[in-house]
Amino acid sequence: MTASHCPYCALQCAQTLTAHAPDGVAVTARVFPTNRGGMCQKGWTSGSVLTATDRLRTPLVRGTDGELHAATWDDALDLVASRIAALQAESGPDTIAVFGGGGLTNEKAYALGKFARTVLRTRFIDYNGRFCMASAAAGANRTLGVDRGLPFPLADLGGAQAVLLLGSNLAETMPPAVQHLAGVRARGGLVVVDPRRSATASLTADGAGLHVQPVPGTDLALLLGLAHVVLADGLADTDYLAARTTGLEELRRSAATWWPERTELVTGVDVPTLRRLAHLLAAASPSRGGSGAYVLTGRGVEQSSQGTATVTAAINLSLLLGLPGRVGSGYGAITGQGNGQGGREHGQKSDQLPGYRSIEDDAARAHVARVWGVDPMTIPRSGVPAVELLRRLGTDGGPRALLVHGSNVVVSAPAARGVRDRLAALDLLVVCDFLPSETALLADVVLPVTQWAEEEGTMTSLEGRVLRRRRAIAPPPGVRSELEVVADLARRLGSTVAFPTEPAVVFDELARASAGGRADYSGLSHARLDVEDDLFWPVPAASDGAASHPGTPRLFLDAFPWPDGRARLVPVQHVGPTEDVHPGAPTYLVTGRVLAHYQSGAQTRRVAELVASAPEPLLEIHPLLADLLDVEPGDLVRLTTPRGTAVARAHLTTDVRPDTVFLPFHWSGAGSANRLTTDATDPISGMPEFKVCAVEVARWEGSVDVLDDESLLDELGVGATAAGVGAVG
Ligand SMILES: Nc1nc2c(c(=O)[nH]1)N[C@H]1C(S)=C(S)[C@@H](COP(=O)(O)OP(=O)(O)OC[C@H]3O[C@@H](n4cnc5c(=O)[nH]c(N)nc54)[C@H](O)[C@@H]3O)O[C@H]1N2
Ligand SMILES: Nc1nc2c(c(=O)[nH]1)N[C@H]1C(S)=C(S)[C@@H](COP(=O)(O)OP(=O)(O)OC[C@H]3O[C@@H](n4cnc5c(=O)[nH]c(N)nc54)[C@H](O)[C@@H]3O)O[C@H]1N2
Ligand code: SF4
Ligand SMILES: [Mo]
Repeated sequence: MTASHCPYCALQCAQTLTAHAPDGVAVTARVFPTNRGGMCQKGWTSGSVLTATDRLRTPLVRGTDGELHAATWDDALDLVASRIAALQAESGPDTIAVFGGGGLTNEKAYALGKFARTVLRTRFIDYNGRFCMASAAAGANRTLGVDRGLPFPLADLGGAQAVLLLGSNLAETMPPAVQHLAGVRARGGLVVVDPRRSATASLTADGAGLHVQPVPGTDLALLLGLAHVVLADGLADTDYLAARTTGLEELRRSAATWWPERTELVTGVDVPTLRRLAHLLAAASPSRGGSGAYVLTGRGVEQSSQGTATVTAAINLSLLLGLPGRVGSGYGAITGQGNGQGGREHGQKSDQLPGYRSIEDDAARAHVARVWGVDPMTIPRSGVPAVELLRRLGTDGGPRALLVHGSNVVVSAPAARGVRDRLAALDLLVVCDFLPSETALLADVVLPVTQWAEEEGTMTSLEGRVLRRRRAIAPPPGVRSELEVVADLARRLGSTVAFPTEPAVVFDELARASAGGRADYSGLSHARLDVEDDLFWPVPAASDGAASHPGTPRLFLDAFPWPDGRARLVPVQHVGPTEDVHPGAPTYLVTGRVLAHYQSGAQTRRVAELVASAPEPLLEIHPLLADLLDVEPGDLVRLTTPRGTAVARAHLTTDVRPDTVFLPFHWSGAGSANRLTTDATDPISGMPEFKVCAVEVARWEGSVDVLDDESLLDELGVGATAAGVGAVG
């Protein structure tokens, strides 16, 4: 029996894995402070992905016939190395791009960043965390001074009197976490802001709290309106603001014009609700004798062209109420991917070196260069964020090759038809995966890697707690760990930089590289984590003879990590989504998740139980809108945006606003949501606007297989054109 954690989301539910023949594991839930013995459907069935019938077990290389064929590791790696060398000889180091993932262990993410900077010497590395956590990170960094999703243990929520949950559907995206909301529901203080009556919004029923249903993309106005009421009604924590923050006057001016009536006009949230909400939150603040309040954000407000500003406004509100840095209160962003937190700390982000250091900071470059044994001058400078990186692929002067590690971009990236065109324009696409994802199937070379229960490593959870992933079974013959792949390629490319392949050794190096950085892991090792599972970063190394550092469950108790120790209130303004509804596209399209599937669905669409509970993407549409469009339950509906067309089956429900439809993004094929989404991004974080665009909705008269038939739509001339990328209306 092996103690480990779930392969999927950032809650990292604790599991016990028991090996059973052939090549499988039985998975049971283990009691842990976050999941308290719970798991969701995906966790319970996670073992079946190990034995998926189409599991990749051998490298594949595309032949002259255009098909993928089995190849030996030597042949596949030789080919990749020789193509990289030839392309770089012709077009320079930046001609190779790397795309990482927030599902990679800390060790893999670190090795990938090091490989890009020291072997490829390309500045073009970024990762799918740009789709996920970038706005939360940017917002927290510029106000609180550091980005650790939850700067407190999740279980702290239990004592709260109020929790404001903005754009998070926790009940479907991290079901076991709902246990931590039992206390606040009993106190009537759970507030969920979501244009849909999601499973989480439904938790506010029966006196447990309040569901606020604004116009999609207007949360920033709502938060400015709340700040206005807090200031106007004298609800702010003035002692805290004076002692612990700067920037109050600028903030006051920025909120001054958001009087409640104006806020109502923009958001649709009426004035009494707005006032009630502000007073409910203020009453829960310790400064007014409450037992504590939290403001939490999810992708619903962050995946927006004003995501950073919205997170900033959420943090401003929490600071006005005196919450961050007080035990039992605070602000947090709910990290998504399994290692979404660690994945954004150790150097696979375009502007970053390990330990959450900036790649533009000369002292950081010198420190990391020493650990890597390279000249700091050879470390490239910042690259570009993921969406921009994908846009440049195969263009004049753009990268000619892409290495993908842990992302299925043709399903999950915004305006994905255009991404497919960009991949097709490359000279070389290499995908590392354990499954033939839609992206892997487009590659020139596919390298099969180990997964979760077959490997050692560490993951950093949504709380900033560093956890051990442990090997329970041997990987199938023919697959290699990503650490080996990176080391093999480095050697073939003639690098003299060391690439250890033992995860514990890689971790020790990562720990040294992170020393003194914001995310300091230098006091950690696999050996220590094997006996202590309650270590939250920063955990600096102890000086000689001193006791080891106990970790930092709660940040900001004494100070914010700015030179003056004070948090920054940063004024922001509401502009609205890049694409508003208009006569040609009068409905908002909102995208997101359902319980049974994970992300691009590459893993969960291969699990029979999960496919049975959610076999295809269903379009949530209000009966009033359906009636207007003559759509009956179960009818096929056509959705059109300037990026393309999708077809999905209608699910009539009053849970969505009549002006809004909701489509989950877990599928490829004609029903794939990212055929429609805009690739407009937040100017600060580079995060795409997945959550809101304008769509034309109509009954679809033809027949189409929503899980397939992408080509049919293209043939009918309703797919995206090559101009789809960047063609935002
Ligand atoms: N089942 C499942 N669980 C997952 C994942 C998964 O794919 N499937 N993925 C994991 C990952 S990587 C992530 S990032 C998290 C994401 O977890 P969440 O953030 O909870 O997930 P989403 O469904 O993307 O979005 C949350 C809610 O935002 C709402 N929303 C849309 N537009 C707006 C808006 O303009 N304003 C507001 N206030 N709300 C809006 C949607 O209606 C939706 O209910 O989940 C993690 N857990
Ligand atoms: N419309 C819309 N689109 C969205 C979102 C949305 O809300 N709406 N949400 C966005 C968000 S928050 C996210 S996080 C992205 C995620 O979307 P993706 O980046 O596509 O993430 P996954 O589907 O998890 O893809 C992971 C792939 O990597 C493989 N994999 C898993 N672990 C490993 C590993 O250790 N090594 C390697 N080499 N491969 C591995 C899996 O088999 C799978 O094929 O989707 C984004 N796309
Ligand atoms: S909530 Fe997340 S970590 Fe827990 S079992 Fe489900 S997918 Fe796994
Ligand atoms: Mo995510």
